[in-house]
Amino acid sequence: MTDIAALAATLDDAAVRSAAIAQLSTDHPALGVADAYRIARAAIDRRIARGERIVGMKMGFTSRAKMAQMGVDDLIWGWLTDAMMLADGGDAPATRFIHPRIEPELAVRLKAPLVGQVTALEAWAAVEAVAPALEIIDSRYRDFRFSLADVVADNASSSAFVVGGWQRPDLDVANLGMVMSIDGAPVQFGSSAAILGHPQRSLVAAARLAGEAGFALEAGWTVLLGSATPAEAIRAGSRVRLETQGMATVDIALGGAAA
Ligand code: OOG
Ligand code: MG
Repeated sequence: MTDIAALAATLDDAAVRSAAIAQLSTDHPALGVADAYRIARAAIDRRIARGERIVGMKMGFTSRAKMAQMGVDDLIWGWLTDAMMLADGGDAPATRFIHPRIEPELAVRLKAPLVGQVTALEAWAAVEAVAPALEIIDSRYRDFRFSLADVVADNASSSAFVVGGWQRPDLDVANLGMVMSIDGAPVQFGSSAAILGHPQRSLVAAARLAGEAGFALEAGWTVLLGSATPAEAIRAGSRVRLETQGMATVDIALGGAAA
């Protein structure tokens, strides 16, 4: 039997201390995805016990580029808490991370609950606003390497995120050009179409996965729809900017001395 609480504590401690650990699957080769989601939830419960609040959900591996980069080919999801939220244009202390990487994404904010099998139209009808977003992922595993169960247990590498200016959901998000720059140099070019062919499909999948896990996406929640490109490693002292066609620019700096 898998000791869910103990493995959640191991991952949570690694996040709190910004210190990498071995993959859980090394010592627990039979760890399955269902238990991995239980571990992720137990680790979030530790954060809630410390005063954090769930503010949404993130989708992972919604683009082929991300699947190819990490060698995983299943959709995954993780919890978002208020402590992971950073201010647009602000600084994230570099000491908070182990080996941070950043991804260009879209975010939605819900105005109504959403769960189960829904069409893209039904899913989008629950959206109050859409925004460009940058997600900082930071695997708690050494060398940023993991199996599917490992990364699920690690809350899909969630660490921090920043959302840019919200706008009305009548913007057509099907195929928006996205350029992510680090210190003024463009490093990733993509399109929102890379997110499951259409970002609305990621919200449909989020509703389905939430239903399977026994909860509903709530009004007021933010859902990160997944990266449109491979992730880029970031170093202390760097500023990352995302420009998305027809949307506001969003940016975040990794504060602290250059590594
Ligand atoms: C897992 C998280 C993937 C995305 O947007 O695809 C993710 C990882 O690559 O470590 O957040
Ligand atoms: Mg992501």
